[in-house]
Amino acid sequence: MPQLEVIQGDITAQRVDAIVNAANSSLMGGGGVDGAIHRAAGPSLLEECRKTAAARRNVPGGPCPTGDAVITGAGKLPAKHVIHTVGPVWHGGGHGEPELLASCYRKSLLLAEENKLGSIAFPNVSTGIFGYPKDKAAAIAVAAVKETISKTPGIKRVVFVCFDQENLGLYQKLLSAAST
Ligand code: AR6
Repeated sequence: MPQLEVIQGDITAQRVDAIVNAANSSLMGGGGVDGAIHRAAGPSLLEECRKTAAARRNVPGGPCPTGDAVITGAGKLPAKHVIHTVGPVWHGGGHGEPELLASCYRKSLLLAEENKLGSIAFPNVSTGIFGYPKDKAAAIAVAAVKETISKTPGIKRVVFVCFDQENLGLYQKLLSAAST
């Protein structure tokens, strides 16, 4: 069983094999954590995203559909890779949001495993601009990660990087409940 950690901080500073970006389907950058990652990584990340998007221009709902994930290098970041995933926009919860959010965490882990990566850091996908309620999103994130890690033996470390105090509290509670 890999280590599941929670910290409060800036995901761009994490020294892990992959940090996950809460991107949008265009992969062309945006605000929130996406903007912070692109600023810290420098222009080579956007260039790589542009190439990835071009190669995936025929993917329905793409270049990266909601719930899916793609991997790139990480430019100037201390991490080695960025896994870009696209969380759902919150529309009340009856539009497949829970399944799509779980899929973001599952696909990111599977992509990390496929690329032989041993450590990964997640932001709280969808809980900013996309408006997903933080308590619901945290429960889904922890459950999806716990469910998937049995299938990703190469991943030894998963870090949930919380930007705000509310998310930090929610994850601490979920992870301490999970370990007892
Ligand atoms: N490190 C860690 N977490 C952060 C950081 C950071 N540097 N900055 C913000 N967060 P959001 P979304 C937290 O809005 O809701 C973009 O425009 C933030 O507090 O970044 O999935 C994309 O291009 C929140 O808890 O992502 C999409 O269009 C969490 O990261 C859209 O926003 C996610 O908030 C995606 O919206």
